[in-house]
Amino acid sequence: MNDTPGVTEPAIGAPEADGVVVQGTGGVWEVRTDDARSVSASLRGRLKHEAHGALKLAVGDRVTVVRDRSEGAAWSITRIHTRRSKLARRAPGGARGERVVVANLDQVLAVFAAARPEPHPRMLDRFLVIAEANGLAARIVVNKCDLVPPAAARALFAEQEAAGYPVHYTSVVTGEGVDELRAELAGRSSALSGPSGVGKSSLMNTLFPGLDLRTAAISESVNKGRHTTVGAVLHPLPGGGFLADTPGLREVGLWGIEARDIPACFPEFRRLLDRCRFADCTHTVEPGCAIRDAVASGAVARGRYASYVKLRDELQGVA
Ligand SMILES: Nc1nc2c(ncn2[C@@H]2O[C@H](COP(=O)(O)OP(=O)(O)OP(=O)(O)O)[C@@H](O)[C@H]2O)c(=O)[nH]1
Ligand SMILES: [Mg+2]
Ligand SMILES: [Zn+2]
Repeated sequence: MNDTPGVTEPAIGAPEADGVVVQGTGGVWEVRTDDARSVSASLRGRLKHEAHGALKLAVGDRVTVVRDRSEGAAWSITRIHTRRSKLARRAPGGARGERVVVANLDQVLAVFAAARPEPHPRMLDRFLVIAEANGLAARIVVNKCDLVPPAAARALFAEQEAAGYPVHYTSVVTGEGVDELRAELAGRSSALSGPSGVGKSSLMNTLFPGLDLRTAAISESVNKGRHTTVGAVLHPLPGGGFLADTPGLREVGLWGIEARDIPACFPEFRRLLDRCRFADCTHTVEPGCAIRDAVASGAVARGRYASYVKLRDELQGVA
């Protein structure tokens, strides 16, 4: 009857609490309860069995935990609540199926630097497509705005801004844009993603000075030897919500995306897609293509179209 999320084991040994899985370590999960406690918990019998099948617990999942000292951890996870979103990738090591990197994200933030390292609009488009394919809202953060004139910073991702993505211009040095960005993170579950050196860690520390990013709050007794933290870690935010440090948009890559799905991952293409002459138009060589017409007229940005072609080639093994 119940091999889907939402199944409940009989609760023994109350107290019971609902919370969010913030970290996973070798079968022991750290759960942040809604009343702000941090508990180590393991999956109770039947859920554990099911976890090897269709139902895989992931960081970000909402769960019910029950105190139960008879098992290895002090708490047992008795229920996994239904997910509203997931960021998934291929299971590692040739195993079948997917691995959920983070569940229940509300949004991803693609972070780039205005300079040092040089920003790459095509790499940004790749991040945005991955977010779209996973059904996640995306924001763009241009950090290190202290390094270039304001107009130069605003020109960098003008094409993506025109496509409808919110862009935040920030600097850890001057504090520009930090309050506005913090307001967008409050009460939501967000993941930062972006190339190395763009200032993700610096930004997190500036946004939330109280966050101890080194803290892996799983207790020492549980976390020894063979147990190593795998995957994302969610940091609870002071006013509610979570921030994931490495959501691995990059690690997720283009997994699960088909070439024919890519056009719809460009928001500015969507309303044009039913206007091409051929229903199976690839928007590359066909006559009467509404996308290419829009590129020619300037309604769709050339750089965005170039990203489309590049990602399509990549998925088809051309590149
Ligand atoms: N000028 C300037 N430098 C910054 C800013 N933000 C971060 N930096 C510097 O950029 C360098 C890299 O910052 P990190 O926060 O480590 O970058 P990261 O994105 O976390 O990098 P990885 O952890 O390797 O992915 C550090 O030397 C920071 O001091 C900024 O807004 N302006
Ligand atoms: Mg970092
Ligand atoms: Zn077309």
